[in-house]
Amino acid sequence: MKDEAIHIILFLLFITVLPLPGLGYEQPVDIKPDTLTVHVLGTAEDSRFEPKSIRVKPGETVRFEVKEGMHTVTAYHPDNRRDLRIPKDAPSFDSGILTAGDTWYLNITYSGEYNYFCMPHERMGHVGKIISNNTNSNNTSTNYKN
Ligand SMILES: [Cu+2]
Repeated sequence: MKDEAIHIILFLLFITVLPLPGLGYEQPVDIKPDTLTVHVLGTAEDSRFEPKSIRVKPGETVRFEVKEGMHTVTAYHPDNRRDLRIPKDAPSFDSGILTAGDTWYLNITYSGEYNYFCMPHERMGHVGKIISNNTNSNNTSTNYKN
């Protein structure tokens, strides 16, 4: 119960801080042709990452474009109070609250599976996965759906 209250307070803090300029969560990166885009959609039970799973190579960047609602891109990592479900040497990540029109970048540096979730909608199944490996497949598409 106390835990729940802390979550709500943190959430309200995020919302309060959000409109201030200069506090955006975007990370400046070079836009490269190998930047892949994941659209973040929905406002409640319909919340989703599209595509839900993508395949990348280490060194590539994933761009999250929030189209509607209020979401986060958060690693399954002990730093975020979850079991580790990203490569063990990879740094944890958490976008903070993103709203419609926001873009957030994640640079993938290690091989392995990066599982991530959206804090407000995790329990509604708002989760995604990035599979990073160096193997050259014959498949020219870098995205696929689960
Ligand atoms: Cu969400």
